Amino acid sequence: MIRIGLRIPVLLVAVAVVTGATACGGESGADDTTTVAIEHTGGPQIVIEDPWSRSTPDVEGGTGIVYMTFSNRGDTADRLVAAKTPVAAAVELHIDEIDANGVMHMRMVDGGVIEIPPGGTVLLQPAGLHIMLIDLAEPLKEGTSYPLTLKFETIGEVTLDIPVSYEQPEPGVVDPIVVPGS
Ligand SMILES: [Cu+2]
Repeated sequence: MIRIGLRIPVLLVAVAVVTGATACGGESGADDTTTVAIEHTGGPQIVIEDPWSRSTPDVEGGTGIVYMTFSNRGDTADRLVAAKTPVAAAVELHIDEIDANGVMHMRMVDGGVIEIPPGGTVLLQPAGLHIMLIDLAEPLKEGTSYPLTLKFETIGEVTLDIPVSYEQPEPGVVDPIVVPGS
């Protein structure tokens, strides 16, 4: 696993946090036990809050956008690696960026995944990270909802009910979802 270049920084960060949080024995030999240190923790615990989806114009095959907040109360990172829904042909993980000319563009996130570090909070919100629904089966109508299944690398799949609204709903309207359970 260590030979996969992209993962090295992530592993080092995770170990640093875990070691700091559980520094009880004064041991510091993390260098030669990197993998063991990760596998013997409690793992990630992801709290999902305030999911919502913007209502869409009445056109065929449009795109939809989903926002929510992820917090990781566990002691290792997890990654959102994919999502799917029966209401769209495909789902991508995107980020909005402003280019040198001040124009907003969206693109797939680096590596195609969204990392949620231990103790961290990741906001999917307008002008930032979002989940993109490609080729909607039908427009997303205000006041309706639809299922969206998120696939995390470690905690697995969780299916949410996504309320559709033109304006961002007040926080806390939807009960938080905790995976694995609290
Ligand atoms: Cu997008």
